[in-house]
Order: sequence, then structure tokens, then C-alpha cells
Amino acid sequence: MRMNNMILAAFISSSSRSARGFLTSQSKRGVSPFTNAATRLLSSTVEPITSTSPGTRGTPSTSFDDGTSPFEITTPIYYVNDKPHIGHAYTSLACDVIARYMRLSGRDVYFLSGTDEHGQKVETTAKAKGMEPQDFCDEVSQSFRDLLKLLNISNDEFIRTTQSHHKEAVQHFWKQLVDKGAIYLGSYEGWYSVRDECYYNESELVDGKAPTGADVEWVKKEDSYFFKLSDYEDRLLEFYEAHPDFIAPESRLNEVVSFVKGGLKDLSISRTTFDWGVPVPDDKDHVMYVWIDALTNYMSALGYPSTDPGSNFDKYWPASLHVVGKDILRFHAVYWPAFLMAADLPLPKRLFAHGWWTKDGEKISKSLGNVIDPVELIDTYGVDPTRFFLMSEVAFGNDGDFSDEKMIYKVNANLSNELGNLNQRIMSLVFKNCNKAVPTDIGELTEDDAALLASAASLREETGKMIASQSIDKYVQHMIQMVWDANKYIDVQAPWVLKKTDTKRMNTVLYVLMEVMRHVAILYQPLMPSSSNKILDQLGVPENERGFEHLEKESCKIQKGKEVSKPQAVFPRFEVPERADSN
Ligand code: ME8
Repeated sequence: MRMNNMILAAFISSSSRSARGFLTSQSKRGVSPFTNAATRLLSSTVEPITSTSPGTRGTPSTSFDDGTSPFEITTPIYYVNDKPHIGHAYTSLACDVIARYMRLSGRDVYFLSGTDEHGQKVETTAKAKGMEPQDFCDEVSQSFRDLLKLLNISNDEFIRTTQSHHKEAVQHFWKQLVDKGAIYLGSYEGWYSVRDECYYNESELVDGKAPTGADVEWVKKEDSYFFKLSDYEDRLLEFYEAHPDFIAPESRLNEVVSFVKGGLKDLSISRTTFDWGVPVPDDKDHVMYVWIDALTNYMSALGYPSTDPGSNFDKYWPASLHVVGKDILRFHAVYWPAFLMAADLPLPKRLFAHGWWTKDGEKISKSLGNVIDPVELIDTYGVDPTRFFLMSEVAFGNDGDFSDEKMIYKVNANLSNELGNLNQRIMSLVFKNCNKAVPTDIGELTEDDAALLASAASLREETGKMIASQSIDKYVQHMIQMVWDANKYIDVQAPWVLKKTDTKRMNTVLYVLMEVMRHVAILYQPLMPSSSNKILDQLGVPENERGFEHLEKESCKIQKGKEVSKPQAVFPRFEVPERADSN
């Protein structure tokens, strides 16, 4: 037995070359529809990793993250003018997967989400409903909290911009900008889109509308405070040049650079024609532009303006990662860094702009009646299948299209057939043929056993690189490939045949598979927390041994002789809808 363990350890610690060799040769023989994509994936490099730290605490370091420092990750704060939709679910999920992955890697994470409650849009919607803005905000903000809970989002804090601490922080920030000479009083007239809460130049309008398709209104000349954005054109361009990984994906960086090169005009940052906003200090006629208020949430949640040593601000600022939708990149990549530069505060380390979902090929909009309600999605498919689909269906950063057909096909294939069925097969064989306990009489490992184990052992390093560069879909594809390889292995080894011919070999195969499943389930926790934990329960992995540091610990391997109970199915299977064109 000691000898076996030594062989096992030697193979596991061997280079991932053997793992790749195994996967490639298996893939060539295979029939999985995912094989080609996954093989390409294995040979691709994920930029911009600068080094890796397998086996230690932390994540691979990049040009924008050292892999060990405290990590603030943020969703945008959501407007409360409407109920939560798939876009909100998507951004929150992406952050959750990254936050959970970081925590399981031993990182100190502060994951922030919340609601954006001021501005003309919210005031108008509340009035239309005959409600006081604050009552309306309380109600809708709660529905966002409820959604996060339903999606099993692990945020550490939920900020609301109507909280008094936040308002005080924004006023402090404003005063800082005034003290630095970055704000002046002038007058504004021009185009404004209430839906986008954004000012547009005449030249940006398309057929009399905002470039986003939103209606615009003409703001008649009124007094307004301005932020001297035009002073920051060169500094911003220098910053992007010196930090090419500040904005991702790269195509988005190019958009931002050309926007700034096109010239920046000073930004109107206060209004006098409505009240629902943070009052401008020392001028009761003005409320602040909602974006200066909203962006400050990323610091106020950390206790800003308190910057004392040991405070959350001291620990987590600058934020490590702001995840935003592509529509709000300008605010985060241009206005926010300029405000921070003006206030002499450090800039966030990285912005990632994700794409937008359409439904059955069409833009999602209330007027088309095709809004996807995330609550309904979870009711229909369950939380983990929903998480799995949204995070794996499209490359993170690209637009995606939702259809029930795609959802059902994917979760049936990857979860029910491949992962769930594999788990069920392994655990049923152990339960039925090994006296309801993890086998103890295990033989020498073959080359195939060792290759599969080595492949599982390299998963952490491989997926770590993908998460470090926010390639969430690639992380999932890598996991799918691992499960597929384990399925191929069980089919080739056929332990159900070995049970009649060679029980020791059957035991060995089942033990190898349980150990591979331990890796898979531990590394799937960020994506599918409850299903992974169900699998880990079935494998008998103690709750305090499910962190990534336990993956390669000899003492945390599947415990021989431990009792197993009758396995339960982990993933449901869904009825495939009949295609409209099939009759
Ligand atoms: O913009 N697909 O809030 P918000 C994917 N309050 N993502 C989508 C989407 C879709 N179809 N529709 C919207 C705000 N989103 C501000 C943020 S942060 C300081 C202030 C995404 O509720 C959108 O891209 O309008 C954005 O990232 C998020 O939903 C919140 O949008």
C-alpha cells in the first residue's frame, strides 16, 4: 500500500506534460461534441499570466494582480427603476465565480454588490407608480437582494446609495475634487438620455436618439457644476498605455482609447431640475449627477473617507476588479479614473466588460415582451444548471444568445449525462461491489490511471490561469473536458466487467475515479456550489477539506475504507422541447 501511494504521488507531482498527452490522445479517440473545442483550449495560452504558483495559496499572478493581495471585486450597482433581469444575474454570477475561486485559493476577498438608487430615472419611475422615491427604492432594492440570495451569490456587502454613510462619503469625495480645483460652476445645455443617465454630444446621436437607441431630451440651459474632464485626456491615454491590461477584453480597450483620443469635454456633474440625488455640499440648489454618486460606492462600502491603517479601505483599495457590462464601460474606464486621478487616489487594477444577452436572436426589451426573468429561470432549471449555462455558453466578454433549447441541450449533456451520470456510476459501483465503503485492496497503478490522476492534479493550475484572466468560460470548458476524460476512462476500464474477473483491479479503477471526482467537485465549487458539495458529501470528503489547498494534500485524499451511502442523482434531466420545424 505504501508503495502504491508513493507511485501515485510521483505521478501526481509529475509534470502536466503527461496530463496533456493523455488528454490529447483520449480526445482523438473520442466522440464528445466538446472534444475539439476543449483540445484547442488545452493548447491555448491564456494571456496575460506572468507566473503561476501551483500547490501554494493564492492564484497565478498577472500584470495587474500579484495573486496574493486582498482582492476587492465588484458588480455594478443596479438601478432600482425596474425589477432584476438576466443582465443583473449575469454580472453577479461572473463575480461570484471569481470571488469563490479566489477564496477557495486562500485569497482574502471582499465581494461587493448593491443598488444605485438616485437620479432622474428612479425619481420618474417612483412618481409614475405614485410612490415616494425612498419607499420605491426600499422595495426594489430588496428584490435585488432576494435575487442574489436565490442565485447563491456570496457577496460580502450589499451597498445602497441612499445609505447615509454613502451620501457622506460622496460629499467628502466632491469636496476633495473642489479642493484640488477639478470642479467649477458653469451652465449646461445639451442632450441627455434619462434611460442611460448619460450626456451625449450632438455628433453622437443616431436618427435623433442615443447611440444605444434610448430617447434623448434637450436639457435647457441651467446652472451646473462641471468636472474638468478635458484636463485628463493625456493622463488617461498615458495610463492606458502604461497599463495595457487595465481594460479587458482588448477590443474594449481600443474603443476606450479612440473615445478619449476623440477629445474629452468637461462633464456636467450636477442638476437643478430634480431633487432625487445627493445634495451638492454648500449649494442646496444642486443635486449630484448620478454617476459621480454611483461610482463612489466602490470606496464608500470600504469605509471611505476613513483611510486609517487596518481599515477596509486600507486593505482592499484599489479594487482588484470591476466587472461591468459593455454599455457602462465609458463611465468606469474614463470618468472614474479621471475622478480618482483628480482626487489623488489610486486607480482600480482591472476593468472587465462583458457582453450582452439576446433571446432567441433578438434584443431583449420590455416592448418586445422577451425579458428573461432570472427567478423564472431558476424555478425552471434550478440554480446550479442556470449558473452553469450562463457562465459557459459564451466566451466571457462576448455577446450571448439565450434559448430554452440551448439551455436544455447543454445542461442535459454536460451536467446530467456527463457529470451526474459519471458520479452515479462510480458511487453505485462502489456501493454495490465494495461492501458500501471506499475500496481498500488497491493494486499497482497503470499508465492510464496515473495519467488521469495527473490530469486531475493539473486542473487547479490550469483553471487558476483562466480565472486570473477572467476567462470563466474556458475554466468551465476545462472542467467539462476533465469529466469527459474520466467518462472515457471508465468506459475503457469497464469496472463492471472487472468485478467478475479482477476485483483488485476494479477497486483500483474505482479509487482512481473517486480521487478524480474529488478534484472535479472541489474545483467546480465556484461555479456550482451546492451540486459540488452534494458530490463531495457522497465521496465522504469532510467539509473542512474542500479548499484548493487540500487538493494535493496526501492526508486529504479519498479515505480508504470509509463508508459510502446509496448515491442520489445530483442533476436533473430536462425534457427536450419539440422543435417547431420538426412536424
Ligand atoms: O448601469 N445582457 O445599472 P443597470 C447582459 N446603475 N448584461 C446586461 C443586459 C443584458 N441584456 N442588460 C443590462 C447601471 N445588463 C448603473 C451602474 S455602477 C457604478 C452603476 C447589465 O441596472 C449592464 O451592462 O442599468 C450593467 O452592467 C448591469 O446590467 C447593470 O445595469
